[in-house]
Amino acid sequence: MPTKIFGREIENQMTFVGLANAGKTTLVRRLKGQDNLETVPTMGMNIETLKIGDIEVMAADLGGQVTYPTSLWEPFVTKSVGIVFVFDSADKSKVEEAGKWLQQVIKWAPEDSAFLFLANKQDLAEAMPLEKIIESLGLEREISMRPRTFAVYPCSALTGEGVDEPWQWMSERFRIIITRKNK
Ligand SMILES: Nc1nc2c(ncn2[C@@H]2O[C@H](COP(=O)(O)OP(=O)(O)OP(=O)(O)O)[C@@H](O)[C@H]2O)c(=O)[nH]1
Ligand SMILES: [Mg+2]
Repeated sequence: MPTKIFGREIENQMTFVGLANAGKTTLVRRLKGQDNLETVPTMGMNIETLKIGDIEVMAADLGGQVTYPTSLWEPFVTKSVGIVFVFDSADKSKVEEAGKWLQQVIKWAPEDSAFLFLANKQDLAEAMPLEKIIESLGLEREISMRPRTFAVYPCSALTGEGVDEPWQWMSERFRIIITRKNK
């Protein structure tokens, strides 16, 4: 059953989640090819459209600042074909909190969805290296459990470095899942 958002039927849904300030809105703007990457904290959510080849994708860019993210995130994540978890690699004080939410989002994610974990803000000198993040968040285990549908990449949404490769991965997986669903 397609989900209805603001009265529109949505079949191809992607959700961007992560703690406040992680870089979700910046990333979505970059993916849309917008020149202005300046953002303000997202209150509630932004609903955007993204193109993957000729597939139109409804992208929910959720605000990380809500007090009880569960109420907002869960219905989006559970209906998504693709989920992008954006992690702030430079904020060491929030690793534990991010890890907790990551586990929750992984539990909500449909079994046949594509799950992309992005270690964002790699341009900052204080950014934790990818290996350290993988170790701290136990990502090895997630990758080994679903090697074809769970991917981890370092990137900088701000500079654009490292964004193309994971987006390519997500686009390919997304297309495969949609094609399978429509058969
Ligand atoms: N240095 C650096 N800064 C970034 C990067 N990505 C985002 N930022 C900055 O981080 C701040 C927050 O970015 P947003 O994209 O608004 O973060 P968000 O995850 O959408 O935050 P909420 O909407 O509050 O959940 C902004 O000042 C961005 O410019 C990055 O890759 N590197
Ligand atoms: Mg935002």
